[in-house]
Amino acid sequence: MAFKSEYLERVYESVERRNAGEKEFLQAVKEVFTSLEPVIERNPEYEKWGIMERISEPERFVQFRVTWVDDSGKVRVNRGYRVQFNSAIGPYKGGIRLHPSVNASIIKFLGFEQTFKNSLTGLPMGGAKGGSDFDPRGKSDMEIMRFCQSFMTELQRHIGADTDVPAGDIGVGGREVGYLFGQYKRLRNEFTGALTGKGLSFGGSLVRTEATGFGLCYFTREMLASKGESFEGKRVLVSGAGNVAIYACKKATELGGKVVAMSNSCGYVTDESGIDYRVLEKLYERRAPISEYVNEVPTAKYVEGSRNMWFDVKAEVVLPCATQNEIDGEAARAIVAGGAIAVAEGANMPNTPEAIEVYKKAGVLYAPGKASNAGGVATSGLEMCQNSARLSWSFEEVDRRLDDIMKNIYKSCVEAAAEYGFGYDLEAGANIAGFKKVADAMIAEGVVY
Ligand code: NDP
Ligand code: 2IT
Repeated sequence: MAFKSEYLERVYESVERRNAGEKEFLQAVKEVFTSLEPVIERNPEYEKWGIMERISEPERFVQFRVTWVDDSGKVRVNRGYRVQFNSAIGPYKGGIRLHPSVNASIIKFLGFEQTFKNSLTGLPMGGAKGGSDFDPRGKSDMEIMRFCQSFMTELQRHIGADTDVPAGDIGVGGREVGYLFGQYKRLRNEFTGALTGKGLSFGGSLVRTEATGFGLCYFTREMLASKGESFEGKRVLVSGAGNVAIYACKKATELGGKVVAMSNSCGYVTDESGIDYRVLEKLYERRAPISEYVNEVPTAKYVEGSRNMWFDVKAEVVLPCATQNEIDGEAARAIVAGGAIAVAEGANMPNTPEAIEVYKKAGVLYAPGKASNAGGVATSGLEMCQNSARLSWSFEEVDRRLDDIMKNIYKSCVEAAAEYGFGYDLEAGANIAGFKKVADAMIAEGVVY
């Protein structure tokens, strides 16, 4: 038996049966269910209302064909997805991922996680995710635009400012959100906040670009403070070199840390004088790989194989900001041996269950992505507020609200874990606090999905 609770065991078995082979989705469900044992035991109404059966099954899952024409005139076909996982506490909300690895399992794990993450922000947002197996790498601007327009031509019938509000994720940044928004506006003939992460001149919010990385560091600062520690003078490792990673690097440096290495899917760069986020920003803008960092900064060194970074470079603070399951048990043991005191997830589910076990056994502080990377979607929520009010707030105003939200998430995690007998366990606390708000709303709203 994977679970002590007969109810959790029965529901998890049926989730396994109905989603056979979907390893990322099953991994995410199992992780949340494991933290909920004492919650289910103490609150029999969750079984009575069928909450676990309902919360692990998306309210809606759409899959569609995305046809577009490449620059040579060839017709191309990709697969598009949107999962609307849970709307108990607000309109569906979550990013769109464009990466060749995207499949139903990945979209469902992301949508499931998003439900609890959005709940933790304290803002009224339900959980969703979307994407496609389209590979943006090497595509021209016009190809990206034609793909985004085709994708939105189907997606538009499922979304809206009060229904479902997509945003960016891997492979989707300001350029893509702009093309998606333009096509939405054209098809629906309405200018509303149906997407977040928009350009500043058409309804975007200041700080949204930086929000996930900044929020991650605000959360990590709180976690370090619980041990009387701070970023000051710490060596920091960041994986990824995209949106989340770049602004994690910026804020970690501003808070006194030194980012000694960063990676992409091919390799990593390391520099003992600290990685300069401004150089990364320039590479990101021209879509150049991180290997080109060494052309701009002579003291830096590039090493092939991104996984090697965990084994080669020692650091006290580790911020994985690339993708799911990038750190397995073996890599986690190397991280611990390298003297890590804290691991906080900027990416969604970057650590395997075995890796998380390794940190906990070694007494390394661990923050799960659904808490520590929630600053991105929280700031999307703030963008939605500004769009509804047709106002825009200053950088300082949004940044202050983001910092407050991250402090509150941290506090909710600590309190929920303690209340249910986990002691100081941010993973259990995030799952419990995120779950309870959604589950209680589902009960209050009756059996509707
Ligand atoms: P980007 O596309 O901007 O950057 C992704 C980075 O991760 C790139 O450096 C990329 O390298 C690397 N990467 C992607 N896939 C893989 C892979 N399979 N193996 C190794 N490296 C990989 O994405 P984001 O920065 O937006 O997203 C990063 C993570 O953060 C994701 O897990 C995402 O879900 C999560 N996240 C994002 C938020 C946001 O607001 N954007 C909010 C919360 C979480 P390469 O260029 O070589 O492919
Ligand atoms: O995983 C995530 O939280 C995101 N990609 C951001 C979602 C959003 O709606 O801003």
